[in-house]
Amino acid sequence: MKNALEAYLKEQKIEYYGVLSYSDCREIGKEIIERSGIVPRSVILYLVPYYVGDGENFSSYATSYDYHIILREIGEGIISLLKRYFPDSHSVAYGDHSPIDEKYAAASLGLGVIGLNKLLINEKYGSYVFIGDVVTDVDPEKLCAQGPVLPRGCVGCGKCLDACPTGILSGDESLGCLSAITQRKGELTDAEIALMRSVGTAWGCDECQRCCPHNKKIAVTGIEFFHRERITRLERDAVEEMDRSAFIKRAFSWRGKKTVLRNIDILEGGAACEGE
Ligand code: B12
Ligand code: SF4
Ligand code: SF4
Repeated sequence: MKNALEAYLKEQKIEYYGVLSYSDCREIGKEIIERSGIVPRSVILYLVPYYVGDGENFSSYATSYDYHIILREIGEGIISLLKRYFPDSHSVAYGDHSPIDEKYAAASLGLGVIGLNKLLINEKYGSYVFIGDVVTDVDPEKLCAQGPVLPRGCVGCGKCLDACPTGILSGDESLGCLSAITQRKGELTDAEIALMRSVGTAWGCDECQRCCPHNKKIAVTGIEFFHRERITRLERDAVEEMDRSAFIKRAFSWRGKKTVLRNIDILEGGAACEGE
């Protein structure tokens, strides 16, 4: 299984991965694992580098197709391998809505350090990596699980604390994270609108990544998925014209078109509510 996993991930252009015992992970979604119906024993975790370039008026992660699609594909490939080698096994693939703190698990595998920007930072791809994981009931020993290492922190220069437009990284929780604000449905407050305009983002926020010295000279992803049909600027007409199948392939689609259009209008100085 070890060699087959290595070969499969190499084929997918995944260079950083590892196996941990579930008990070495920090569980943040007990209900998620309960819903899955499996007895979690091991986690196969992998980094998916995504950087191709910045977005002009939105976050770089959303310029490519929705990363959940590729995380699901890779996760399902791993599950097929597990079924081949352990026919009675039960496994579930996650990426984002995972029952574990994915950054902590990745750092415990030594795949990167945890930055003061709260992100996992890899030596080759910086913080521009998504984290995917497969939780399985296969015994960790059978998967040659590693013992966890003590998670390490970044160089601690503090640039992200200064760059964060809301101050949340320095402990000011009054506005929250701008990324979350742009992903919220409904009407935004005047302060939230002013913030979006000052940063110039219609979706997500990269301020604590762009300034980070660990992200200088990072490698562009070799995964073809992220290079396909990129959108580098969010424009009202283009978003409006997208049919349902084109729209749902995008990472900015999950709160619906009205939310994205509201955000574009905010940047262009127009209406700040979703309207009809
Ligand atoms: C909810 C969520 C959000 C929310 C809230 C974020 C938050 N910080 O809680 C919102 C919408 C704001 C958000 C925004 C973003 N997110 Co998000 N998010 C998540 C999600 C689903 C859960 C996070 C969570 O609740 N973790 C649990 C809490 C306890 O951890 P935490 O406070 O975030 O992290 C602390 C601990 O890990 C702790 N820690 C533990 N051990 C150690 C050891 C040391 C030495 C140190 C120093 C610290 C430390 O340090 C961290 C910082 O305090 C994860 C996926 C997952 N299941 O993990 C993705 C995830 C964290 N998000 C991701 C991304 C890409 C983003 C954005 C960059 C997107 C964007 N460009 O707009 C921003 C970045 C914001 C930021 N700087 O954190 C990626 C991060 C990949 C990476 N390289 O780290 C993840 C892992 C999704 C994925 N599957 O790839 N996100
Ligand atoms: S994503 Fe933006 S608002 Fe959120 S922590 Fe980073 S810099 Fe601050
Ligand atoms: S900007 Fe500095 S403090 Fe912030 S994550 Fe990067 S190295 Fe760490």
